Amino acid sequence: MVEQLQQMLEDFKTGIEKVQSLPDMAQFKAEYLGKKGRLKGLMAGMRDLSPEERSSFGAKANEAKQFMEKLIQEQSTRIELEEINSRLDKEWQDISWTDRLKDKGQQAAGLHPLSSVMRGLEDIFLSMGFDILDGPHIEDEYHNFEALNIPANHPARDMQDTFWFQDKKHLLRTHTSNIQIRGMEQHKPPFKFVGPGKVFRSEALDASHEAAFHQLEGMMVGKDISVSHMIHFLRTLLSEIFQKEIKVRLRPGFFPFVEPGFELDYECLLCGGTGCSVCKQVGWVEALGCGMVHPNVLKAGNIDPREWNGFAFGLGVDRLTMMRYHIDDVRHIHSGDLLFSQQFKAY
Ligand code: FA5
Repeated sequence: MVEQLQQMLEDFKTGIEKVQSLPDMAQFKAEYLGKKGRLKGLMAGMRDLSPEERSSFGAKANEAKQFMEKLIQEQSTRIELEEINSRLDKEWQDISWTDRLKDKGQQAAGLHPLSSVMRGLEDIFLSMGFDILDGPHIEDEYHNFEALNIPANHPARDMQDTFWFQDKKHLLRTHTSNIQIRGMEQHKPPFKFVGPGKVFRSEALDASHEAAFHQLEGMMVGKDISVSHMIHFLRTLLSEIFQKEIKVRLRPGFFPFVEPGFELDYECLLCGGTGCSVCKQVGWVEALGCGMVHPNVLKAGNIDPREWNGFAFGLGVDRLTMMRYHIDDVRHIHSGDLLFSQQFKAY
């Protein structure tokens, strides 16, 4: 039996050299050390030995077991390392490409200026404790018009040239004010939220008018909110955005969903107020519409106007981006022209 043990160890030593993978090693281990393996088979014959022979053979078998286990462990670690190295050889990625692009005069991508402004706005509103809501681009008549106090055949429907779907019931939202209604459906007062997003109008295009542009809607509802709260809030907002005091003016403006309603202009930062194509030579740019939420709108949102009131505003984000980055035509913003967007650094 001792010879058989010797023979097994010899076979083991030559056999293990040929094992090249971890699954093969598991099989090889079972062949020698498993329940039905060669060592167990030999040990089963121990019952025929005398007590002395049994104890001497038992010690030798134990030694052989430890030797085999150690070798299997060492060889497995070696195979594992080889597998990792060969995967590294096959799968390595050359990340020096950014440096090579720089050598060729190219730069890694940065944020589009409009995205930078949108993110900046969201940061400001989050820091003021506003929720940020979303609303659908494809909207129904109710949320875009009716619930905003603009019933069918109301002349105010013609204020915004609408892209209608063929069913004449759905449209591409003409403003982010649909988010006021959707927000009231989700929130109980008091609340304050903003809703940024894309809006669509069938408009004649020029330096300050796009057909698909961006607005940011804001709504704050609570108790005893006044026009002066709104004006103070909007002034603070604009100086946060531009990081300096800027000249603004408030004009009466008509929007069926607010009463009283206003339009807020800021001094054109492109020409410093002297007149250019963006401000149509008047020195002022229309920044946003705003006002105290109309009682009918609160009612549409299941809010009692005798108990609650508040203000809402809709800010033009493309024009804000133009002022911030001195862009002289809104159409550049959506041109997809790399020469344009490469001028702006990452956020
Ligand atoms: C509205 O869309 C109202 N929903 C705003 C509002 C909300 C009023 C809540 C009261 C309460 P207006 O059509 O004026 O209003 O558009 C708002 C802003 O979007 C404008 O001040 C302007 O900055 C921007 N804007 C309007 N039309 C265009 C356009 N074609 N291209 C780029 N920006 C535009």
